[in-house]
Amino acid sequence: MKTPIRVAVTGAAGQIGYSLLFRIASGAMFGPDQPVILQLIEAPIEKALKALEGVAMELDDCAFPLLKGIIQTADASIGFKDANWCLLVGAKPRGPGMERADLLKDNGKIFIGQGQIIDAVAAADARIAVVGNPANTNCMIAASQAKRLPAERFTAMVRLDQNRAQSQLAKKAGVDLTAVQDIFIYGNHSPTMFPAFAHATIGGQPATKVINDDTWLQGPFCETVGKRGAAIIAARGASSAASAANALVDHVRSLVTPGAIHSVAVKSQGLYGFDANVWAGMPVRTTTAGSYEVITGYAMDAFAQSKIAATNKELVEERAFVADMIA
Ligand code: NAX
Repeated sequence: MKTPIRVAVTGAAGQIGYSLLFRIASGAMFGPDQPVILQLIEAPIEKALKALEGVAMELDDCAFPLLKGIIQTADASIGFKDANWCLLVGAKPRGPGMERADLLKDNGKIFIGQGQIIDAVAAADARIAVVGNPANTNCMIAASQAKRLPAERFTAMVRLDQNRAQSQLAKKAGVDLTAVQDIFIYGNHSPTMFPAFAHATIGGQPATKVINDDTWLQGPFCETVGKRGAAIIAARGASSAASAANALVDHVRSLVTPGAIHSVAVKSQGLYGFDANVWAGMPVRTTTAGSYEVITGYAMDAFAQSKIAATNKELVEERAFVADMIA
């Protein structure tokens, strides 16, 4: 029997948490022979903690053979203690009339605190995946507090955007989803993100040739992927939850699977025209179960460059809003 992996999850009683925890406990994230201990962290709000109790009861009722323990807490220093993975899902939602700068600052406070605590108490091999929005900048903020854990351990999720793009390309080409490969998301998890269709392949052929409709690729395709979150809210009356949880399972699973090629928001290091100190979606190859490298060398045409410039501008602006907090 392997040693259990400790997985800390913030926002555990939220919508995404409710889809996510059962997948982790069933083995979907770390594999069918890897036991896990769930360390569930909620905001110190009575209603949230009560809801968390209910979620933990349901986890018990699933009798998952791989689930070796559940911690429920509002204290991050207990929740992140010895965690091997820290999944930062909880965040303050944007309220009516709230400015983006205020949202960034309010979440900044949460992610500064969590970054410091993770750095102090999580396991030596701890890795962090941020989902709570604005995910890229929240990830940058948390990473800015780390003295012990290196920046590459902090990633933000753009996998939902990749999955959405893959699905849209498959539908348009009328092929099975698995025929679509190498569709990567560059930049921010926001409508400015860029799904780089020019490098995607469909059945081994360039997607641009198979689809043969640049107007659709540059227009409706990019827009549909970028605004899919809003479309889900309009249709469902609530934001994406099951698909977001599924994408986080994919994000982590791919990061622990050597050879996996996928989109991850990482510290940009100045690649592909991004500012060096923003967290931007990039193509990544997992090298070992604990490390990855950014895939370099994809050529960007004028259209791609303009899209990357726009999403980079937004990331730089977001960083400017919180500059005083992370300096
Ligand atoms: P919910 O509002 O249902 O749940 C969030 C939970 O986080 C709540 O239970 C709340 O009490 C908790 N929370 C708030 N502050 C906390 C703190 N400091 N510590 C611990 N828990 C805290 O939101 P949900 O639909 O689950 O979405 C969670 C986050 O994911 C949101 O920020 C949302 O915008 C973001 N998303 C990100 C996506 C991505 O692709 N990166 C896609 C889906 C989703 O929109």
